[in-house]
Amino acid sequence: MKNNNLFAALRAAFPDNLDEIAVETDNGLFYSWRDLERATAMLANLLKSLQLPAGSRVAVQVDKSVEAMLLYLATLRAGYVFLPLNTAYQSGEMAYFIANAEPAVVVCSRKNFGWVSKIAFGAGIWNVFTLDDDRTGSLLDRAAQCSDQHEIVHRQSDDLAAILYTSGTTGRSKGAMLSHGNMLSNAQVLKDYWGWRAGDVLIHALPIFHVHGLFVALHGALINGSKMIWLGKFDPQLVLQKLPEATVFMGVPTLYVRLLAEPGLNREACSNMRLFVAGSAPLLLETFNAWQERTGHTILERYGMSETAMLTSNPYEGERRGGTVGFALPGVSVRIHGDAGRALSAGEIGGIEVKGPNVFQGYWRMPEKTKEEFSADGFFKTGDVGKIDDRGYISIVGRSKDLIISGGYNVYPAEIEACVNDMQGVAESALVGVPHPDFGEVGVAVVVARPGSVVNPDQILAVLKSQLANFKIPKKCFVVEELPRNTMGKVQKNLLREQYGALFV
Ligand code: MLC
Ligand code: AMP
Repeated sequence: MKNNNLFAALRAAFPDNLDEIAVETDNGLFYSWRDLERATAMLANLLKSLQLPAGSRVAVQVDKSVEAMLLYLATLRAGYVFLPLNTAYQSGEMAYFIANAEPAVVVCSRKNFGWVSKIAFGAGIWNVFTLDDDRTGSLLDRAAQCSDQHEIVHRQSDDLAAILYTSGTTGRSKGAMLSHGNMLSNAQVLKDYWGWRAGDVLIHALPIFHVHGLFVALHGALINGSKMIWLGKFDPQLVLQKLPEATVFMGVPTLYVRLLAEPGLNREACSNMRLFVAGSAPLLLETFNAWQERTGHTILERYGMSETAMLTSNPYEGERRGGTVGFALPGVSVRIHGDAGRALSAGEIGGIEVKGPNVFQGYWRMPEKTKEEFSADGFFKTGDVGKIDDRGYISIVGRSKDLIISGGYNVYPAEIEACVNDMQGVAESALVGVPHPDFGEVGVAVVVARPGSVVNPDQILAVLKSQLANFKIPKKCFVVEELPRNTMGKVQKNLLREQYGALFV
């Protein structure tokens, strides 16, 4: 029987010569393909030795490192389910994810071991390991004692490979369940669609706890047997320095904006490059044009989400149109739906709905929520609003979900508003997204005090900082007499967006 484990497909794409370099890091380390093979085997054997139940989740909140990436691959290899967590998450957020996902293994950095292990032990999880970005920690100590021979565990296409938490417009985060088949189909399609070829070298500069860095970039390089230049953190000068050795770069729009601010970014610096891919947030036409002018390269913009991996892409050959996210990828169906469930024709604006082998298996332990998000004929409702022009190019013009995308990270106003509303003296609040030159969009909190109470905006921000991941913190907070409401009593966020729209631009 064929092994449909995603890792088996990635492993099969390793070059014949396992001594070639697979990963080069920004601190001068080199990993061969043989190193990847052996280290994933040892880590997979460690997981196996824990005798975890089938389908166990391995929750990981660690700084970006090659070893963290190897842990992801080892989790696939061992047949368990990877649960990546942003390092910015604070204890309240972590407690929620751990309670909700009930992982069997938790891996955290040494500096967080105290509070993370307390949450884990409190939830009855005893397998808590540490892993730091300097190749130390109990995980590697234990793995070093394991064999470097491991047979890749058999998985079916629809067996779970990862759970990615994505926030909801109401309530808490939902775990999007992605299968081995979801991710493998996407990786294979992108390999062809983006023309991956022998000799490609990827600069990997994104975090590895979300779809873009963990799946699109990593799987892209691995399934092509391509070397990666691995940066622990995005640093525009370092990227510039590495461009002459690379051919492919992927980033959220903020990365392109920051690179454009570097005087050294020019045609010569990019002369070895084959492809620049952008996504996760809208790429401004201004950035698209400036990039073309400065580098001679046309950024290829694509669109995806945690629940679906990649959905659409501008073409590799053919016109890449700024302001659009291109065409539905092969095998993916995209349609635009009107309010009454009517399918819309070219140019009409409506909800983007999608279907395909890449679309997730549902939200973890939320069958009702899952059902709500699919149409009767099996299309997933993305919550994005868009249109398809007469040439088939898809544009995203807005979102029906109340979501702010800041520097490529999603911020759900409902979550921040709930925290603010819980604070003493606060009657109500609204968080709106406003344009920002660096992050694209940032949150601004507008707060109303209870009668007779005085609330301090700085205090509100300070309390939020102690509760939430840093990228969710509003960049400004205003205390006002009342929030604008329509005749139905609903807060008119559009008016607030207009009022505060020029704060940063
Ligand atoms: C950092 N800060 C942010 C922020 N990132 N604020 C708003 N939005 C963000 N994205 C703030 C911090 O809170 C901190 O504020 C200050 O900036 C410095 O923090 P930092 O960690 O040093 O920031 P920096 O390293 O400059 O990070 C910026 C960034 C990073 C753009 C490099 O945000 C990033 O890597 N973004 C990529 C996210 C990503 O991979 N998304 C893909 C999702 S997948 P203070 O006040 O505390 O100092 C997806 C699907 C798809 O969407 O289609 O791909
Ligand atoms: P996430 O839940 O982090 O996976 O974010 C997915 C969301 O990011 C999508 O639903 C879109 O709203 C947004 N997104 C991704 N790519 C693009 C893009 N190229 N342009 C505009 N929005 C995008």
